[in-house]
Amino acid sequence: MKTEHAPSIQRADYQPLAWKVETVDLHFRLEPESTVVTNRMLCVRNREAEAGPIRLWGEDLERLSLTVDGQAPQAVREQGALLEIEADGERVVVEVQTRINPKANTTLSGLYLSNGGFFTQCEAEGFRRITCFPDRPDVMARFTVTLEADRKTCPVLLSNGNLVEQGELPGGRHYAKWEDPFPKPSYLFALVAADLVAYERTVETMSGREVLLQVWVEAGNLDRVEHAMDSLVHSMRWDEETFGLELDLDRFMIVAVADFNMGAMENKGLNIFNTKFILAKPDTATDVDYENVESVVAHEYFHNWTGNRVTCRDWFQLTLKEGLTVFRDQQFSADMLARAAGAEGAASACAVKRIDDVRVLRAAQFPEDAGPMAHPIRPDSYQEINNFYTATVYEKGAEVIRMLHTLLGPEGFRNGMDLYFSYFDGQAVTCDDFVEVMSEANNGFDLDQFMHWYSQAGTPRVKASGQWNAADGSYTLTLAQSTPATPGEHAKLPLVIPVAAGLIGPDGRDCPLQLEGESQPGPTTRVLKLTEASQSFRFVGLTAEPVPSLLRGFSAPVILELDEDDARLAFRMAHDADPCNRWDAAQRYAERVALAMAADPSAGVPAAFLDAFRALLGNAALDPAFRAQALALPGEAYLLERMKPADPLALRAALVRLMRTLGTSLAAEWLSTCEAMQVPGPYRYHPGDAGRRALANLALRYLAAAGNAEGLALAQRRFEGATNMTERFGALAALVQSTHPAREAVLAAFHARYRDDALVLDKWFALQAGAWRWDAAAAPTLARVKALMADAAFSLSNPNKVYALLGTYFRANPGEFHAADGSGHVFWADQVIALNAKNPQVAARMARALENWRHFVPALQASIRSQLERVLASPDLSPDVAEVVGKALD
Ligand code: B3K
Ligand code: ZN
Repeated sequence: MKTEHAPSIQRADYQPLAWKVETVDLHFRLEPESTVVTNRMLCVRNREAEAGPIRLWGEDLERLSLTVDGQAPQAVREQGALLEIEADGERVVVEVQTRINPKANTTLSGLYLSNGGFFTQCEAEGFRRITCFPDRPDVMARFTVTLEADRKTCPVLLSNGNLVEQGELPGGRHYAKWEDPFPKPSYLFALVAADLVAYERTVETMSGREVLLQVWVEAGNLDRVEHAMDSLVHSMRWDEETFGLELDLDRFMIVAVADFNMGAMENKGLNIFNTKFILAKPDTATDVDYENVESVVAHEYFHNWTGNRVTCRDWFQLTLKEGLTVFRDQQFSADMLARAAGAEGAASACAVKRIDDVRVLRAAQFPEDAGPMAHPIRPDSYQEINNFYTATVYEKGAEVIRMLHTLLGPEGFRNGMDLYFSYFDGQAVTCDDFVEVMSEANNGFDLDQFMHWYSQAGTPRVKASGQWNAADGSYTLTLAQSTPATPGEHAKLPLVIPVAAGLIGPDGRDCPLQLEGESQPGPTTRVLKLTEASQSFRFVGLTAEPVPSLLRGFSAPVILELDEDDARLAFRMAHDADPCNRWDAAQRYAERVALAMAADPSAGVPAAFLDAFRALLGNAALDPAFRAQALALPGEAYLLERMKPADPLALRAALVRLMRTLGTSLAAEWLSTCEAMQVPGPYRYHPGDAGRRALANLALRYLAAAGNAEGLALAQRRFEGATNMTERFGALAALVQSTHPAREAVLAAFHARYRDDALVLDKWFALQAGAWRWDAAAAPTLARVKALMADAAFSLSNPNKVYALLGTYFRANPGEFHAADGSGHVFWADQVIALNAKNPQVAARMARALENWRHFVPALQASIRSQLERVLASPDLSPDVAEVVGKALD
C-alpha cells in the first residue's frame, strides 16, 4: 500500500525569519484549568533576511488578545499553527494574551500538570503550545518571566536564570520574577510551580565564582538526591578540566518530575528531569540506575555549552548538539569509571563503558538504520520532528564525533572545540559550521569526504580479508566498504572509516605493526584510514601468519564482515588484547551458535563454544564487569536483525536452549563464581563492586534458566537477604526467568515491599512484561501484561509506566510479542490507538516497535501488516504516529 504522506519539512527549505525577537516578557497567571499567559515581545527586523511579515506559531491556544505597539494589528493571516502579522518600521512591540488548560494537556508537551504542580517541556515545539512565538531555535531572545500562583499548592516558583523579585499577592497567591541574562531559543524556556524542596550545595567554579546548585524534588524523596548532586558537581569539574568550560550562571537548578516523556531536558539553568534519572538510593536503585543518573545529569549539564550557548539553526541540525553531547557524556562516564577503578582497573573500566555504548548502538541504531525510518544523522526531511530524537541522531551522531576525535587526536579535537566556541558563542549554527571549524583548527585538515557521514543513512559494511605470504613475512589486509541502500537513497559514496587494527601472533601476543615502506615497526594498534571503496594495507616483518583484530575499540559505526572460523573466534576470545574486540569475538561466536540453533531445532551447543565460554568465565585475571559483558548473550533485537528472515519464535526457542545448556554445562562454575563475587560491606556505587554484582547476577540468570536447584535456592536466599536493589532485583529477575514455583511469591513480596514506590514498581512491571516462557505450558506473557494494565499502579498517562510495561513487551520481548496467533500485534494496535489520543510522542515510540516487520518470516508479516493498516486507518491519527506507521507501510 502506498500511503499518502503528511507534508514533510525539508532541510533545503531553510529561510531565516524576517523578524526576530530581542526581549520577551512573559507573565503567567497559573491556574490548573485556565492559565493566562501574557507575552510581550520586542520584535526587530532581521537585516539578514528578506522583508516579510512577523511570523508566530501557536497551537491549542485560546487567543484572548493581540496588539502591535498597543494597537490592533493592520493585517493578520492565520494558516494552521502559523500567524503572520504585517508590521512597519524596525522595532515593534507585539503583545499576545492566551489562555491554556494545563490540566487537559495529556501530551506532556507545553505546560502541564503533574501531581498538582505545573511543569513545562518545550523542545522541540512545545513553546507554541504556551504562547504565540517565532518558535524556532534560530530566534534567540532574552527572557523575563513572572509567575503568579496559589501559595499553598505551588509554594515554589522557578524559571530560567536569576530570581530578581518575589512577593505576596492577595487571595493566598504569590509571585516570583526571573530574568535570564543569556539570549536563548524558546525551546530552552522552562517554568516549574509546585510543592517541592531543594537539596542544595554551594561550589566554586574554576574562576573562583560561588554558584548555588539545587536539586528540587518532592519532600519524601530528599533522601535520594545526593548521587544526582554529586554527579552534577563531577560534571562541572570535568567540563572545566577537559574543555575549559565553566558554568555561566550564579544558580543551577535541577527539578525532578514523575510525568515526563523522555529522560530529561536541558532548559537554561533549570534542567527538568524524569525522576528515573535523579532519584537513587541503595534500597531502590540498581548499579545501572546509578550509572544512568550520573550520565544523564552530565548530559544535560554539558548541553549548557553544547546546545545552549551554541545552539542549532534548525531542527535538522539536532545532532550538532545531541551527537556532540552524547560523546561528551560517554567520555565523562568513562573517565569517572576509570578514576574510581584506580590505575590498575582504569583501562578495563573504560573498555566496559565502551562495550555498553556499542551494545546500545547495535541494539537500537543498527535496526533503525536498516528499516523504513533510516535517516542520516542530519536528516533531510521529517514530518514530525519529535520522531527524530533517534538513536541515529544521538548514538550514531556520537560515533561520528568520536571518529573526528580519533582522526584529529585529543588535542586537535580540543582546539576545534575552542575555536567553535570562539566563533559561535551565542549563535544558532549548523553541522557544517562545526565540521569546518574542526578543519580550520587543524591546519585545514580535509574533512570534505568525512561530511558524507552527515548525509548518508545506513550502516556501512567493511569486508576484510587477509593474505599471508610466508615467503616474505608479509600480511596484506584488504578492506572493502559498501553501504546498503536506504529509503530514498540508493547510491552511496565511500566514507572515511578509521579502522583501528592489530595483528595477533600465534602466541596470542600483539605484533608490532610495520607497514610497507616504513623503516621500523610502530605500535601494536594502528588506525588505518579507509577512504576508497577498497584498499589494501601491507604489513611486513612478520614471522608467522597473524590473526587480525579489526575495528578495535569499535573505531567506527560499521558492521565488520570478517570470515573467521570457530577456532579463530575462540582464539580471539582468549587472547585479543583489545577488550572491545575480545568481547566482540565472544558475541560473534554466541551469535553464530544461536542462529545455527534457531535454523536447526535439533542442533546442540558445540563443545568448543562451551570450552571458550568456560575459559572466559574462569579467568579470574579478567575484570568481573568485563566477564559479565562477554558472557551475556547478544541482545535479541540485534540477533533478529542478523537473522534472515527474522523468526522471533525460532530465535527465542534457540536462546532458551542455549541459556539452559550454558547454565547446565557450567553449573559448577556459575555457582562458584556467584560465591566468589560476594561484595562485603555496605552498598556503595563503585565500578569494582558493580562489576562483581553484575557477574553474580548473570550467574544466577544462567543457573535459574537451567533450573539448577542449588542456583535457585541461592537466588532465593539472595533475594531475601539482599541489602541493596542490585542484588535484590538480580535475584528476583533470575527467579522470574525460570520455572521455579516461588516465582509468584517473590514477585508478590517485592510488590508488597515497594507498593508505594513508583520507580521501583516500574521495574516490577518491566520484569513481568519481559518474561520469557521457560515452561511451554505456561500462559503467554500477553495475559500477564493485560492483567497488569488493570493494576492500580499502572496508568497509560504516565510515560514511565507505559515504557516499563508496554515498551518492554513490544520492544524487548520479541519471542512473546510475535506470538504466532497475532494476538500481540492486535494488542499493539489497540494500545497505539489508545495512546495516540493521549500522548502522540509516547504513542509514536510504541508504534516504532513494528517498523522492521518486512524482515520477518511471511506468516508474521501478514499479521503485522493488517495491524499497521488498522492503526493507519484509525481516526484522528497524530502526525507522530502517522509518520511512523506510514513509513513502515510504504
Ligand atoms: N534535548 C532533550 C530531548 C528533547 C526531546 C523532545 N521530544 C533531552 C536531551 O537530549 O538532553
Ligand atoms: Zn541531549
